[in-house]
Amino acid sequence: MAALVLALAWGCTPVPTEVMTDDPSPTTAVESSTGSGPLPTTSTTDAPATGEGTTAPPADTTGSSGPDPDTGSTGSTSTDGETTGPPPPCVPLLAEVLYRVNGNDDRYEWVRLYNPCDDLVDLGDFSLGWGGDYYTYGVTDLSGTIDPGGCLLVGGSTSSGSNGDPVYDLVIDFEPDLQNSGPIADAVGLFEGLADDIDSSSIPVDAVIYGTANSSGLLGSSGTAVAPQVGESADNQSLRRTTLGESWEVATIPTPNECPTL
Ligand SMILES: [Ca+2]
Ligand SMILES: [Ca+2]
Repeated sequence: MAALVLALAWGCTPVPTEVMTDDPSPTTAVESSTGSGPLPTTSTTDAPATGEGTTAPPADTTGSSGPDPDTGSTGSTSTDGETTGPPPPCVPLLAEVLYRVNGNDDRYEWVRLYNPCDDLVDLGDFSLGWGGDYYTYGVTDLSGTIDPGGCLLVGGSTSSGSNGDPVYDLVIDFEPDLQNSGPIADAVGLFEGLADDIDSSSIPVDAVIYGTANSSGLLGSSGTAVAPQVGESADNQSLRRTTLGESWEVATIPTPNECPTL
């Protein structure tokens, strides 16, 4: 009897209870001490405040401000910055301009616009301005749409061999006529909004400044006065864009009805 009682007392009750109690305790102790002690404090403090929290914003900020400086410096240098320019807010571009023919330019002038975007462009949201001392020398609203990768020819209404036999999509007699540049550069600019809203401080979404020197300080799409992208053309020649960037050339044979992918 005594042995049985002893066995029961020894085997069952005390041992399991202690083990169960011990297991939880250490575990709890370790977790709680580790958790409330070093780890939670360290990890919590490091993560939000000093570590990730502080690092994250700077990283993002650096990331966004990184491109800007790069774009700015590269853009003012050459093609890269300008190529980066158009894509963000996708807008139509000036692709070719004929502003001079042999004789009176009136009704012979035209501008070919290009849509580099993935979506159709509504020209009702854009206007042209040209000059001159400012883009306000002559302005006109635009209309019509351009399919992605497509072109629209505006100007005229005269079509002859001297101005490349253009077939117009939108007939507008530019008045006064587009300036013919020379030592003092002139420009044609594409603006977002109505022609009536173009003023001397308006920044074009795209522009071609042509001639020798931009003495008038005509603004480029960067919002600053930039050097002419191309020189003066001779009679019956055009100015033609060669890349999505700011590369232009004088074309001895105008191509009003072509629309190469840029
Ligand atoms: Ca005219
Ligand atoms: Ca002209």
